[in-house]
Amino acid sequence: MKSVARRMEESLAHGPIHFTLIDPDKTRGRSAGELAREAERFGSFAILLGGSTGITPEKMADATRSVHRESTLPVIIFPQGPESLTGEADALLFMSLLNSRNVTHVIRLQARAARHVKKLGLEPIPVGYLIIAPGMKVGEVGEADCIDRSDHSAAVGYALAAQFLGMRLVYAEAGSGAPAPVPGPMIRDLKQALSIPLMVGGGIRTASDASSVLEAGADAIVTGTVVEEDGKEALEPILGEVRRRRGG
Ligand code: 1GP
Repeated sequence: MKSVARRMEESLAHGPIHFTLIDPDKTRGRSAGELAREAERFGSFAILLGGSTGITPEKMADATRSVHRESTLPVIIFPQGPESLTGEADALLFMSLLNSRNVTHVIRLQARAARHVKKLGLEPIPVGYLIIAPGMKVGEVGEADCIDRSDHSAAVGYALAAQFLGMRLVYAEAGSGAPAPVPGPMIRDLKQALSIPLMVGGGIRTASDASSVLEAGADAIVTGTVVEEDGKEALEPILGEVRRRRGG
């Protein structure tokens, strides 16, 4: 079986990709699988599994099994801490929150989790995680010095540092439920500077949001809240923008 990172690389060669974020505390049991089935039908690349509260390894394992039953999409853990880990998943974003004030989120949690990740046989995908204002809940929990929406040079500095440290992806995040996505001009500058893929999430709710983020140069987009608020059908127009850029 090819690694998830390899499959991602191959898929990115055909154009941008989409991740469907599922919070296993809010989308329980069978609903996680049903959502994954729709996400796959619309062309999403993978399920990102994570949430900021109420996460347990059991909920993560249940949701993963449900997704695997209903779809062939890989399940990638989007971790909030050691309680997010389950050996049922295919991979995890092994992230460092680069603009946190607290070294715990930069490297200590990762050091605590690393041996467990190895024991579970999870594929770690090294990610430089950057929180852009307003940052929402994850900005608070991660004690981030949120990058100002107009401070492109700070964003580019962190992103390039991630690349130079050997990370495989940069994830620029406005925070789940943000009123607006990461600004287009910042995405443009990030994309221009980087030679590793750029993932963008937070506040993408409509086809037009997706279109501007993709137009600015995002290689991958993440959506979560829109499905919780508007249902699975809300993915269709967003994925339509992704498919259009993949030539289908
Ligand atoms: C999670 O930012 C993403 O990292 C998802 O954001 O919930 O706003 O889609 P939304």
